Parts: sequence; C-alpha cells; structure tokens
Amino acid sequence: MNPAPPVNPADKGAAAGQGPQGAGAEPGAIPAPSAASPGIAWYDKLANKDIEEEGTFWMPKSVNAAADDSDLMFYAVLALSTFFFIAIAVATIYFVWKYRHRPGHKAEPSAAHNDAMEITWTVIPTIIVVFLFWYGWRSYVHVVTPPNKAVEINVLAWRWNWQFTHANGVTDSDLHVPSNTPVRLVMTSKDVLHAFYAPAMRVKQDVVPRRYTYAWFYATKPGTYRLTCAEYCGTSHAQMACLQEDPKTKACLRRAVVVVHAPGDYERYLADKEAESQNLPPAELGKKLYEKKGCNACHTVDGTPRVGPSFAHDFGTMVPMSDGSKVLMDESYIRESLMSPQAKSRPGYPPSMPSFEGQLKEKEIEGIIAYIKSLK
Ligand code: HEC
Ligand SMILES: [Cu+2]
Repeated sequence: MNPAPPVNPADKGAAAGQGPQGAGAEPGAIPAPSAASPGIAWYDKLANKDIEEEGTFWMPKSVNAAADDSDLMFYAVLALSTFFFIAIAVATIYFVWKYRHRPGHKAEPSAAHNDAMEITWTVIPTIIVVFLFWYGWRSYVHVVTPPNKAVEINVLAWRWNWQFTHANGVTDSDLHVPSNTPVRLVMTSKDVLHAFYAPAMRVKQDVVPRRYTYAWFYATKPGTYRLTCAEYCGTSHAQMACLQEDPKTKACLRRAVVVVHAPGDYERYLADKEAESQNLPPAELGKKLYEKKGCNACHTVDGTPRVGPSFAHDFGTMVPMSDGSKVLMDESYIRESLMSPQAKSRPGYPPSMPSFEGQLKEKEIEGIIAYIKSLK
C-alpha cells in the first residue's frame, strides 16, 4: 500500500480558507472537540450533507477527469444514433407516402445497382465505426490503467456495508478521498457479489469474493457524492450501506457516500479519524462501530429481532441454542460470535452473520462488547 502523500503546506493554507466545512477549520488548530466530544466530527458533517449532483437529463456531471473521454463517447454515440434514427425514419415515411399505390401509378420495379450510393453507404459508416472503436479503445485503456502514484484505498464489501481502509489503518463506511489526486481502489467482498458504483465518478466495478478487482478515478471537485451497490446482494441491497436509520419508521436517513475533500483536508481527515478512534470511551466506540460496520442491518438494540437477534437486555442472561442447550451471553460469547459466528447457532435465525475476524482491532472488539453490555 502506498503511504499517504505528504501534506503540501501551501495546500493546507488554502484549504483552511476555502474548505467547505467553513468554521472550525482554522489553520494548524485541529479542533480537539471534534475528536473527543460526542458531537459530529467535521468530516462526518461533510458526509451528512445532501448530495448535490448537477448534470444533464442523461447523467450527473462527471467529477472524474479520467472519465471525460467516456462522457464524450456517450454523447457522440447518442448524437449519431439520434441523427440516423431520425434521418432513416423520415426518409422511410416520405418514400412510403411518395410511392404509395394510387390510381394512375404503376408499381415501381426494384432498383438495380447504384455504385455511387453503395460506396457512400459503406465508406461513411466504416469511418464512423473505426473512429468509435479507436476512441473507445483509447479511453478504455486509460480508465483501466491507474497512474503509478495513486493513493490506494482498500475496499471490503459485505451484506450490507462498505469498509474503506486507508494507508494509516483508518477505516470508515464513507469513502473519503483527496481531490486532484489519482485514487485507486483495491476491492474484495466478504460474502456475495457486490458492485462499487459512484455515478459522478463514472466508476462501476464488480466486487467479488475471494478475488481482487480494481478501479481508479481522479476527482476534480470537492463535494459529497452518491455511492451505490450496483449488484443485487440481498434484502438491504438498495440501502447499501444505511448508516443512519429512523428509529420509528426504520426508513434509511443516510446512506454511505463518497466525500471528495478540498486540498489538505484528506490528510486532516486521516489524522482526526485516527485520533477519534483512540479517544472514545469503549461503549461509545462500540456504538459507533455498531452503526459503521453495519451490525444494524441485521441487529437492533430495541428488542425487535431482525435478521439476527436484538441485543437489548441480553447481556448476562442465558440464551437458547438450536440444540436445546443454553449459553451465557458474556464477553467471550460476544467475541466468539464476532470471530466465528457459526460456532453456536440460535434457533430461528439463519447462519448468515459474516465473520469479523481480522477486521476489528482488539480495541474495537472491546468497544463492541462494552456497548452490548451497556444495553442490558
Ligand atoms: C448479515 C447479517 C448480520 C450482520 C451484518 C451482523 N450480524 Fe450478528 N448475527 C446475525 C445472525 C443471523 C445471528 C444469529 C447467528 C446464529 O444463530 O448462528 C447473529 C448473532 C450475533 C451475536 C450473538 C447474539 C445472540 O444473542 O446470540 C452477536 C453478539 C452478534 N451477532 C454481533 C454482531 C455485531 C457486533 C455485528 C457488527 C460488527 C454483527 N453481529 C453483524 C446476523 C448478522
Ligand atoms: Cu451489495
């Protein structure tokens, strides 16, 4: 993995003045409260912003410099198809009307060869098709070949969440990236097929279990952009990943997004995010992880079962197992449930919980245990 690029001091100064988060971004003075207090951190505020994707009837405006060619290609093919469709349809209707059967007119014999016309309608389409191929091939090669100095981010998908891991180990369900820097995604899935789709980046790439796939883009404009799973992967596919839910209606209030940072802010994000996970009290870290790791897609904390059991009031009680035995819900049971979820099975629930082995730091496991404990 590439190390995070060094912070350019000039960029940092510029970002403080024009960063989209405005207040609280004093140069050099990283606001400590954002890391320690339960208030929302500046980078999460950016992620919470409404998505504003301007664009045409056809698609949102591209903010990926590497995709400009494919946009041009789309419009060229659209314009050519529209032109030929209208021209052929008009000619057909006109000839049907002009040569229609009517009194005083004999049927026209079929036309013989016309060399000039035949050569024209062979040569012109050939030129168009060869141009489309050449231009399409060139932009395809560009789109699948990231520059050497890209910032690399690991992507892990599962039902139903994204986990983006940055060079310094910071993980998040929103994808935070620097602007005006090539970003390369190295992606894999824990369970089934997913697809990473960021329309404004023109990136749609399958994410496949037990294999790595890649994508890259060069974001040109800071902002908050749509991120979607484009491969049907189960119940909450359409929400993947829902990071905030209405407690009453269960409607999804916010989904994971792509945040493109102003120059310098990406480095600040990495540093602040790292500090945040080190400073939170365990139960609060656990609560955060419960939402950020997508536990809430299958579990609840209010007593209603979902795909999996609810965590409310369970800690310290004996929970029934499929084989009729009972197991004490304590620290080691929770740890085992996270590392080898299929080790013990609860009646009435499918064995669909993914393993979090290797995806949670020791501190994070402690945090989740503390959080579930706090619900008893
Ligand atoms: C895809 C759905 C899914 C996701 C995501 C998921 N779980 Fe589970 N979980 C389940 C199911 C289903 C069970 C019951 C498993 C069984 O009986 O084998 C379960 C069981 C558990 C148990 C045992 C609880 C009990 O009462 O027996 C714990 C603890 C747990 N999950 C924690 C978590 C945590 C923490 C996360 C997030 C890091 C998480 N789960 C994410 C589906 C999920
Ligand atoms: Cu998916």
